[in-house]
Amino acid sequence: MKKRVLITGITGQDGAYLSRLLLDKGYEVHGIVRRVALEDPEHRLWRLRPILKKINLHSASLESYASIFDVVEKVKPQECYHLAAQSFVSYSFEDEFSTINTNINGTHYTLSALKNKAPKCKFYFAASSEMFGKVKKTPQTEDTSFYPRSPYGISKVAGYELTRNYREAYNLFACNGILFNHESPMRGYEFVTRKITNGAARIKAGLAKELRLGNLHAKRDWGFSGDYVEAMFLMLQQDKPDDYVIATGETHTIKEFLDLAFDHLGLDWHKYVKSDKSLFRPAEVNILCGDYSKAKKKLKWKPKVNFKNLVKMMVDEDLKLVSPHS
Ligand code: NAP
Ligand code: F7E
Repeated sequence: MKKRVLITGITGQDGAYLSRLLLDKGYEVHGIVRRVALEDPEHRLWRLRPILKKINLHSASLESYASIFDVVEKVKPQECYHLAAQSFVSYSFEDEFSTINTNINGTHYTLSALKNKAPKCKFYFAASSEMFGKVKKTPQTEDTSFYPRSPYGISKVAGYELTRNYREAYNLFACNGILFNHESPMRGYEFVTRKITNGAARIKAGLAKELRLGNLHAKRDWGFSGDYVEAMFLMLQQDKPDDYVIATGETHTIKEFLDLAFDHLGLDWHKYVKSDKSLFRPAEVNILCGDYSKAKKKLKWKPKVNFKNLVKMMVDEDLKLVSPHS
């Protein structure tokens, strides 16, 4: 009998990589999507296009306990990866209420439905390095205290605590993956890495003349999504549930990302990038750098794709997309 897995947020970047990984491992893959996605698969399911026939999609919303309960009752998953969230930090300042309501309630509903209908199911929560916010120390570990700087970060701290509480109070096999920024050619276009690689490729192809960005001084610990979903899987294969930092241990500025991306195309970014004050955030997370020693020791996990190769991979894929016949 195949193992049944339920993935919320299956249409997103990580959902796309994770569902491929679990299909390869022989899982029966079920995913929760919004009803509108089923009505507009061409646009909303683009990341899943090559595997659509191999997965089972169920419509539900993070805002509705009843809809999540129904899917959990129907699928009775043995593993659940809860990835669905309003994940764009910038937007969380524009719409605090929906980000906080959706992200916190969605996590709470999923945990509660599992407790009631699939209490043996192993649960993964997509926690985030944004919880460290105005960092208390560098590098950040599982023991570093949280200081979130955005409604998004606050919602993730609440999700982290709910997950820990369900583990301790109801004996649920529930893990928090504290993942640092991870990117790929399937990254959403609004995040800075994809905005840069797509923008650079469009400039190279003659389709754009400039790229408007916000704060170029922030530092991030950027890894590859394909590596990070392997860590999620490993967390749920352990004897005991626990929380893990997943990162590369290296930090780079946006300027360094720009250097590599534009250099790869033989361009000088200084000629094209314009600073746009409207893209600065009301409160910024200046530096993130993770210490993944615990994951290395216990999960035997380490990142495979380094910063330079990540940037190249993204630029190459974006160049193919904007100039498919060259
Ligand atoms: P993503 O590409 O933005 O995907 C988010 C997913 O959540 C999408 O499938 C989206 O569905 C779904 N979703 C959002 N609101 C929903 C709602 N109201 N009802 C049902 N589904 C909803 O994010 P990602 O990069 O794959 O990240 C996956 C998870 O990890 C997120 O929780 C994110 O916050 C967290 N995380 C990400 C990073 C990172 O660097 N990527 C780091 C740490 C933590 P639609 O397609 O319908 O919008
Ligand atoms: O910003 C700066 C911006 O939006 C990175 C999410 O996956 O990772 C992600 O959150 C940095 C920030 O990612 C632009 O101010 C400058 O300092 O790519 P981002 P994020 O906010 O770090 C964490 C771990 C998550 O959990 C989140 O879900 O880049 N920046 N100029 C810009 N950022 C954007 N988006 N656009 C700009 O034009």
